[in-house]
Amino acid sequence: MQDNSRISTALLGLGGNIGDPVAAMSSALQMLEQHPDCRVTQVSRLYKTPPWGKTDQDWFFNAAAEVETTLSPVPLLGLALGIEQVNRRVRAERWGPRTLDIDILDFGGLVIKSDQLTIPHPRMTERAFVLMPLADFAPDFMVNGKTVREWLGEVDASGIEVADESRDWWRNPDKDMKGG
Ligand code: A4P
Ligand code: MG
Repeated sequence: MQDNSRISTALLGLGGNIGDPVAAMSSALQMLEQHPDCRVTQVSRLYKTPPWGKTDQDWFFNAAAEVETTLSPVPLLGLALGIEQVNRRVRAERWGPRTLDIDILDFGGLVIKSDQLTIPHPRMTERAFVLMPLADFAPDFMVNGKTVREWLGEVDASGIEVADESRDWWRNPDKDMKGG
């Protein structure tokens, strides 16, 4: 990261359930790491989670990350959406359909409500698939008056499994894509 005079800390949630979501999430984190205005400072373990909301679909992979950035919130959202698009497009051409969602859960404790962006992410405190990964590195982080750990105690986390105990799962996605 070039300019360290105005660094903010953002929390991101990542997930996907089509194609090779682990490869897409790994690629997304590597693109953030390589971006001149961002640095990936924490990544959760990798989780396998039952579908929430619309339940007649495949299980998801989910993870959370902390990113230090000199970007403002809207440019960071633009970067995240661009990374989603690149991964969807590139992967779709080569290995069939897949999807990747990147949510900005928090940005430096700011409260933002615009058409483009709502922070904290409005549904994060209801979702074990967001809270459990986040609790790996930010259990005491305060959101809407409670800690991540407290919110996690109030939601149904049944069925969620740790798919990879390592915090480095995203640095080494090729182990799942031999010959790719
Ligand atoms: N947007 C506004 N605020 C934000 C923010 N804080 N972060 C806008 C990111 N985007 C934000 O995003 C659509 C638009 O929301 C963006 O273009 C941006 O301008 P989206 O991700 O397509 O939809 P959403 O409205 O953010 O919905 P949400 O609540 O994220 O639901 P999704 O993404 O449809 O959820 N079950 C499990 N186990 N694991 C999952 O990951 N995910 C979904 C999909 C459902 N069930 C799941 C999971
Ligand atoms: Mg979303």
